[in-house]
Amino acid sequence: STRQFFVGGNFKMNPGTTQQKAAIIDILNNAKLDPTTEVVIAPPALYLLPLKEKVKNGISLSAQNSYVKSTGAFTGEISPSQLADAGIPWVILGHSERRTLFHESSEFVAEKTRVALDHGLKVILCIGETLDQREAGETAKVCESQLQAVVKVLKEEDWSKIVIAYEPVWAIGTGKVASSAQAQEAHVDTRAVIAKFVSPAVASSVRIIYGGSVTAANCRELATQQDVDGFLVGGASLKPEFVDIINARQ
Ligand code: G2H
Repeated sequence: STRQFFVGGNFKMNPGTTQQKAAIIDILNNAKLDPTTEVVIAPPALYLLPLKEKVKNGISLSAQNSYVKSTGAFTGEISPSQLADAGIPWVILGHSERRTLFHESSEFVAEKTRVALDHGLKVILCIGETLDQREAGETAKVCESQLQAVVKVLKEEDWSKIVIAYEPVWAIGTGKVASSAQAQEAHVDTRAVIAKFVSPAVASSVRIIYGGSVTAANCRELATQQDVDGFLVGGASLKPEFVDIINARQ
């Protein structure tokens, strides 16, 4: 496909120390990275600016969250306009940890997406089903309804600023990766939703990446799937093997 391969590192609330953080960045800066892969790292907000100065050319920064307002009395929140102003181009929205632990609805995620785009950010938009939902045969329906909320608030041209991350909740941080067939099927279904409710052109150009227990050992097979346009990597993005995942298609 003509879609550029995309690999994101979602550090979550890690690493615990400055020393570990420096080690991760040294590994990335010293590695030979596939120049055709778009690489984005999402450290905790506190580290965005220092890491922006430290990482080599070709690696961009992403926040892990942003709010629906740009300024005001919202203690503890992250402002999308402040991120944009600070030169942080990306934000992850709708991660299952935010949906579950912080009770974010699909409508709230959609509103945050709208506001992030309005302030010039690009969005890694996460969707995905729980184990119960998969076992009930509801995977496609759940992903569709999570996407629908966003479709409602975006215009067709907004989709060039979105990367969709399909992250089955049962695969997140569990070591239980989706099979390449399961990932491919969900990605095809997701593309079909976009074709139906946005446009066929957007469906063929939007990148759909897979997340959930991606490692150096399983990334190559997943990357052979036609509709898997890259990865969102959690645990393994803190380790040297993140380089192998960036280079999964070499
Ligand atoms: C899914 C993923 C990164 P992990 O949350 O977003 O994390 O690779 O640790 O399953």
